[in-house]
Amino acid sequence: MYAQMVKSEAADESAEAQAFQARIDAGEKIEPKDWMPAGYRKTLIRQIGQHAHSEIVGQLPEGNWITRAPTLERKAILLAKVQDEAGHGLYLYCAAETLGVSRDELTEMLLDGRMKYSSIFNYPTLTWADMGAVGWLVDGAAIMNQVPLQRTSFGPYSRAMIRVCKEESFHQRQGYDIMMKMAQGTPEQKAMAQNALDRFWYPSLMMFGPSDADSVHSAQSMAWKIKMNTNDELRQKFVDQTVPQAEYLGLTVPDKTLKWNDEKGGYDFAEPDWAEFFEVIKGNGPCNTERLAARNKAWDDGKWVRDGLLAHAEKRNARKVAAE
Ligand code: FAQ
Repeated sequence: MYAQMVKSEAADESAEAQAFQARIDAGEKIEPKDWMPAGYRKTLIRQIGQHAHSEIVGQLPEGNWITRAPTLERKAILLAKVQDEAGHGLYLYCAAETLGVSRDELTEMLLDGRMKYSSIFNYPTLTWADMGAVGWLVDGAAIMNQVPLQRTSFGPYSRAMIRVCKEESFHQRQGYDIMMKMAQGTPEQKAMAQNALDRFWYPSLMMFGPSDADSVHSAQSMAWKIKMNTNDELRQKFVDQTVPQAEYLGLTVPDKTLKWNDEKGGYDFAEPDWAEFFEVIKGNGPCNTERLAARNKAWDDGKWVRDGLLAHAEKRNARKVAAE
C-alpha cells in the first residue's frame, strides 16, 4: 500500500520535482519561497494546520481546571501551561501561513469541520488527577511525536518545533509531578490517579495516528521527510518510555497483555480500539460537539476585536499612504 501511495502521489517526475527530492534526500531545509510540489504544500498545510488546531482546542480540557486547581501555585503553573499551548498554536499558524493559507481560512476550516484536530481533546477531564494524566501522557505523547519533527524538512515547521519541544518538556514534568503527589497521597487520591491513567492510556496511544497499515499519508510524508517516523514506531517508543514511569508511580497500566519482549527490546502491548478512534475523528467522540461549540463561540465573540483591529490597521495604512 505504501509503495502505491508513493508512486501515485509522487507522479511528478519533472526536473524540478527531482531536484526537490534530491534536496530533501540531502537533508536540506525547504523554505517558503523555494519551489515545492503541490502535494508537499498541501500535506504541510493539512498537518501543520491540524497541529495548530490541536494546540488551540487542547487548551479547553485543561482550561476547565484553572479555576479548580487545588492551590494558588498549581493554578499559576496550569495557567502558564495553557498559555504556552496558545503560543504553540500561534507559531504553527504562522508556519502554515508561509505556505499561502491564512490563519482565518484555517480557523474557518476547523470551525466548520473541514479540518481535524487531535482525537485526544475529545475526551473529558473529570478530576484534578486528569491534569496530571494530560501533562504526563498527552504532553508526553506530543513530545515523542514532536522531537523528531524538529528535523522535519520544512524550515518554518522545524524551527517552530524546536521552541515548542522546550516548553512541552516542562508540561510533561508538571503533569508527572501532579501524578506523583496524587499517587503518594491518600488512598482516594491514588485511586483518582489510577482512574485517570485508566481513562487516558488508550486515547494517548491513539494520538500517534492509525496503525501503519491504515495510515494513508505516512509513506509519502516520510519520503518528503515531513514525518520522520511511522505512527507505530512512535507509539512503541512512547509505551517503552511510559511503562517504567507508571511503575515508579506505583500505578498499573490498564493492559493485561503488556509484557516486555526481550527479542524486540520493547513492550508488547494491546492496540487501542481503532473503531473508537475512527468514530472520534469523524466527530462522534464524547466531547467533539462541546469542543467545536466552544471554539465557534470564541470566534464569534471575538469578531468585534478582529473588526476593530482591521479598521485600525486600514486607517493607519491610509494615513501612511496619504503622508507619502
Ligand atoms: N487525531 O495517514 P495518517 C498536543 C487522521 S499536539 C485526529 O497516519 P498523518 C500538544 C489524519 O489527519 C497534538 N486525526 O495521518 C498539547 C488523517 O486524516 P486526513 C497534535 C488523526 O497526518 C498537549 C487520517 O487520520 N500533534 O497534543 C489522528 O500522516 C496538551 C489518517 O492518518 C500533531 O498534530 C489523531 N490522533 O499522521 C496541546 C503532530 N491521527 O487528514 C494541549 C503533527 C491521524 O487525511 C494540551 N502531526 N489522524 O483527513 C503528525 O505527526 C501527524 O499528522 C499524525 C498523523 C501522526 C498525527
